[in-house]
Amino acid sequence: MDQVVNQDIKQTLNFIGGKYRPSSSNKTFENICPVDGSVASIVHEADKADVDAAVKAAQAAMKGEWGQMPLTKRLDLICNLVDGINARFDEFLAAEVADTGKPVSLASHLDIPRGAANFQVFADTMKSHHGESFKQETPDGAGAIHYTSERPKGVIGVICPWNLPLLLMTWKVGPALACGNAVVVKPSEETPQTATLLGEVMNEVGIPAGVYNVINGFGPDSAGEFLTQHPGVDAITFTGETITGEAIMKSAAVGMRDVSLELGGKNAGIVFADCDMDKAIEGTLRSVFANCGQVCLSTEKMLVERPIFDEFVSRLKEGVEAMKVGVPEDKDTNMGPLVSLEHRDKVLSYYEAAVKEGATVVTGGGVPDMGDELNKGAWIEPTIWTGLADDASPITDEIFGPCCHIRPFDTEEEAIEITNDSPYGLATSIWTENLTRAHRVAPQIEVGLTWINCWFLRDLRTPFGGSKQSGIGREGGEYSLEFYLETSNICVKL
Ligand code: NAD
Ligand code: 6OD
Repeated sequence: MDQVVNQDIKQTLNFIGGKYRPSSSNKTFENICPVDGSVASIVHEADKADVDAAVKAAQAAMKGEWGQMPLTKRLDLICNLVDGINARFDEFLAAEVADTGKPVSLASHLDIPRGAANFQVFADTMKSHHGESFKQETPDGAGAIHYTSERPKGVIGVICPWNLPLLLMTWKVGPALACGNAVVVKPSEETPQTATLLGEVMNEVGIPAGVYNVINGFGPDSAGEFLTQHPGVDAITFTGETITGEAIMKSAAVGMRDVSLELGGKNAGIVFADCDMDKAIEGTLRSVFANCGQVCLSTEKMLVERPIFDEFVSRLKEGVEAMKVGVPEDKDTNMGPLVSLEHRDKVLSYYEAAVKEGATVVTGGGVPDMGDELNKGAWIEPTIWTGLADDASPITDEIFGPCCHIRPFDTEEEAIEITNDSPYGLATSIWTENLTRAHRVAPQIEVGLTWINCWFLRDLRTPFGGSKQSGIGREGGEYSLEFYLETSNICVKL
């Protein structure tokens, strides 16, 4: 859309070289709040020239003060970002809630605190990080010493999704900066505000201009593609859909740039008859419906051992029907809207497909009536199905909505086979009080993350990522540093 700047509505600009800038081609688009369809902000879409300016600003930062800065000073500045975000906690919270519609109770406990904590964790990881050395014997008896030397990769392109916008962005920007890189961030077009606001905090704490840049816009033929195709970008880190990951990998192949990809999933929850039923129900209510089901780790396929199948279905139904779908500010709200009407259309297409493909709708299945003021929002009912065949599309495809199918199983082997029968391999949750069984089953599941008697319990030092079509590489602690540092070996003949 060509721009007519309406100064009454908040403007979301690009952040390039430490300054906020409108789009140089004057293109803007509306950022819609999914709670009621109102305009949360007008976003300035970066064109090729803006992306080029951002990459050049990042390159200049690497050649300037940032590239020369002693490690301790760099890490101190990064730690100051935590205080900087916390000092403006309410602004970050309001921006995240306006963009996503998620409950304030969730964003204030997860998105914003984790968004800040990611900087601390990677500053700490970098502080204790060390290289390796090897002593080698040589035929002349004098020997040689080898040691690793590390340097930042350079300019990192950071492309982010909309489901946990600040958290997933700083999960990449934190380690990238701790390792001494400069970044150009492309937030999702649906949720541009917190990444953009973070630019102010970068300036407040004294991160040099050009180290952190934000370009707003879409993917194909817009800021996302312009960024991944820019030859000045040395490596690309991406979280989003598998199909987008494939497109980004193709762009990255030109110039042989490194990629880190955190992609989609179709995650199973396996509930054995020997589980603690209360824990399994409570955990499953979270793993299916938290963030309106828009978590890559959500369990959309529940497998429940036959002797407890009926009880599990009826207790999960009871739990869902007790959940409150409501506005973000209401303290009792458990679930907000989906991120957009467009995404709701996609999720509803699976609700329809489930019925057509023979599902029994245990609860939900439609759009709730939220009243006149809210009906323009992207509201949807939390939904449970049973009775679908294993190859039905709601069972095989990632839906990314508040829904799950529950299927009975009879043996451990069957549960493992059904779980692994997927092109994805991100996460699984196993519910059993038999620890021998838990340890036997967990390593057989072809995923990057397995939780036993819990879900989304995070220690940020541990490897995080997916196998198969759920991603390439691992993030977290030292695993992130591996991606953001270029390692060389130096050999000294004694
Ligand atoms: P998406 O792939 O549609 O978009 C993600 C980002 O990529 C956006 O910023 C978008 O503008 C950009 N983009 C799109 N096409 C592009 C292109 N051709 N070149 C460059 N950039 C492009 O994903 P989404 O809808 O924002 O997020 C939901 C998806 O993300 C789900 O599949 C979910 O499973 C996945 N996800 C995965 C993880 C994980 O850790 N594995 C975490 C969160 C979300
Ligand atoms: O907790 C994290 O570090 C992380 N990357 C979570 C991803 C959630 C996906 O939606």
